[in-house]
Amino acid sequence: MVEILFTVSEEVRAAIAGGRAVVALESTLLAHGLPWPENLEVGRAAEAAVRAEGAVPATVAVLRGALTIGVDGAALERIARGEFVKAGQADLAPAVATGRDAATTVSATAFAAARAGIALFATGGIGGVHRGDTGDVSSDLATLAREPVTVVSAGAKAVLDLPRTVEMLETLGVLVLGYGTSEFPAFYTRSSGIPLEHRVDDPAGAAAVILARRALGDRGGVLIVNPIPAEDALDTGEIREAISAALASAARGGIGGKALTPHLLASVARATGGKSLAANRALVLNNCRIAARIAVALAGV
Ligand code: PSU
Ligand code: MN
Repeated sequence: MVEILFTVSEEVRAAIAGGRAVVALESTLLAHGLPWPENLEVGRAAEAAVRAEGAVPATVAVLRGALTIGVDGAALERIARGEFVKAGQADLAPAVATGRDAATTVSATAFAAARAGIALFATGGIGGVHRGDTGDVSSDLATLAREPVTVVSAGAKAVLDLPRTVEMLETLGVLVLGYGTSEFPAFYTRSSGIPLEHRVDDPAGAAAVILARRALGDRGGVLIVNPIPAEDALDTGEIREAISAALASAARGGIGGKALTPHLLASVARATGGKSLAANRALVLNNCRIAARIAVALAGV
């Protein structure tokens, strides 16, 4: 029963068994973070970016109750078109028990990757501590603290409270590694002004830290923060205004819970005339490339 409900594609299974490089990819950013049809194009381009670096992509989703590691092209299109609910780690069991379709967030995907033995996972930006005093903190943070997976992201989404998100990561014992930076990146822009203690500058450096953490017996996760490429970054002033407008519209509409992050991303896209979507696409693909290179470096040792 459990075997049937936890499905690993043939290609991914063979790559894991052969010790080859695999990169997990999430599906919530497609189902709830980007509009149709750009989301399908980004999903395909993300898989292609991983392959171009010599690793095997494994997009994760719950398909009719089966937690699937390595969805096929038809399923990718269903995720992008479909009415998939958004599932964090805790939502997986209900989705499986009721045979539903669900898109996996960073927390659900990191959990699934760890179960399958996949060490690297690429996304856009992790969830974190929302602004204000609602107490809304993404389960991404707690899952990262528990699961032995390395997530490559462009920081946390800029709509969040970044200083508090970084503090929370520290409290939870998540190692945050700057990739070619000594600052926590701000998703659409390269810098947040929040200093980082640890950095690496190439895939081999990242692999060495991941291996040292394993050798020490530390089973927690690692967050590698990889700034958006300079040529794709948005103007700091413009994005600040777009985020303020998005937060105000969420407050007016009484939007909270799971709907909040998708609402904020969609209003930022409207306010920037779609520029934030182009930036989101660019940073996701950049993270896929770096995650794949690190996975290849890890597989080579
Ligand atoms: N990265 C993106 N866009 C997204 C997300 C990440 O570029 O939409 C998703 C991830 O799935 C992340 C989720 O786990 O947003 C966080 O949602 P929440 O704040 O509700 O936990
Ligand atoms: Mn939340």
